[in-house]
Order: sequence, then structure tokens, then C-alpha cells
Amino acid sequence: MPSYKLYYFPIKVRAEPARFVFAAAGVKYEDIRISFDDWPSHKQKMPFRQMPVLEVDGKQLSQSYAIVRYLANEFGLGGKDKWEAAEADQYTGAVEDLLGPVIRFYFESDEKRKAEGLKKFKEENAPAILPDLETALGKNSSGFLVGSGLTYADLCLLTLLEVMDGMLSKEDVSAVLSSYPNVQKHRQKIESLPKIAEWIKARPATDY
Ligand SMILES: N[C@@H](CCC(=O)N[C@@H](CS)C(=O)NCC(=O)O)C(=O)O
Repeated sequence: MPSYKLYYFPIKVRAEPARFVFAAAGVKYEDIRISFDDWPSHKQKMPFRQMPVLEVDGKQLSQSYAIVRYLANEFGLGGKDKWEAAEADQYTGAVEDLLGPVIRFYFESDEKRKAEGLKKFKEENAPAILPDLETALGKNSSGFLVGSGLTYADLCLLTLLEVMDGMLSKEDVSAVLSSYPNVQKHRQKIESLPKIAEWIKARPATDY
């Protein structure tokens, strides 16, 4: 087994899907959390000067979705054929279409633009994506997004909902998710998979 190191800030946002994949696969890795204060001294050593970064036997890989997809494929969580892999990719892209706007308005310092970003998320971004996730989950009797088992797409969706909990008010989260019971049930299902539940219990507490 190669030596794996995952570098990220002490938050879930763009690294938690990879951490979930390691947990689900039961594979050991170093979960290296670099504080925001220490980041400037690491930045120049990272590809694209950003994190997350995965190191596999010293080789560096950047970009959160490349990382999670690589790990999922290595550990059998990437879909059981190429079509399922493409579907997992499709749902992961849909999740990114929601995570991106959430991160942007959350870290927006201009109050007016922040409020506009939240409004747009609630009224445009979420209604453009969540109905299709709801339908897909309703059609798939397994309760997973793709095929009959867990893929990294499920773990990306779970992470999105966790990040929304940390970046939106309770009322806004309820307003955004209230019409999507299958999406809410999916979260409960994935969170209660034994290895995922174990990681959720063991991981460092973070707001998002
Ligand atoms: N497209 C990249 C985005 C990575 C990214 O935005 N990383 C942020 C944290 S979430 C970062 O490293 N910020 C620090 C900086 O840019 O100096 C990915 O998905 O990994």
C-alpha cells in the first residue's frame, strides 16, 4: 500500500470527500491540517498554490475532484463500470455547482454582495440542481446516487450538506432542503454507514 498524505486546512469543505473515501475504504493516511496562519509558508510548495493536495509516495496531486476520484477508483468507490463512473462524475459536478456558490458568498466580505449571493443560492442555484438529485435518488431503489453501492458522489453530496450546515443559518438550510426529502434521507443513510459513522465520530470538530 502506498503512503498517502492529505494536506488541507482544518476544515471539511474541499477535503472531506477524500477523507470520507479513506474512511470508507479503511485505508490509512496522514490527515495533515495546515492552519491558515501557517499556510503562507507552505503555499509555494503546493501545485497551483492551493489545497487540498494529496501526496502518494511523495508525488503531489492537486484539485479536490481529481483527488477524490483518484482515491475512489483506487479503492473501489468509483462506480462498478465506466458508465457508473461517469454518473458519479456527473453528480459530483452537480454538487460542485452548489458548493462553489456557497463558498463564494460565505467568504464574501462585502455585506451586500454576500446577501445577494445567498439569495441567488436559495432562489436560483439550489432549485437548478436539487430537483434532479431528488429525482435520481427517488428512482434508485438502492438509496445511493449511482448503482447499487457507495461511490464518491454520495460522499461529495454528504459533504455539501455538512458545509451548508456550517455556512448557512438553520432556517436557510431548512428552506433550501425542505422540498427534497430523498436528499435528506440520503444524508442519513450515508452518515449511518458504519465506517462513515465511525469517522464522523472520530474526526476533529470543525464548523464547516
Ligand atoms: N479547484 C480547486 C480549488 C482549491 C481551493 O480553492 N483551495 C482553497 C481552499 S478551499 C485554497 O487553497 N485557498 C488558499 C489560497 O488560495 O491561498 C479544488 O477543487 O481543489
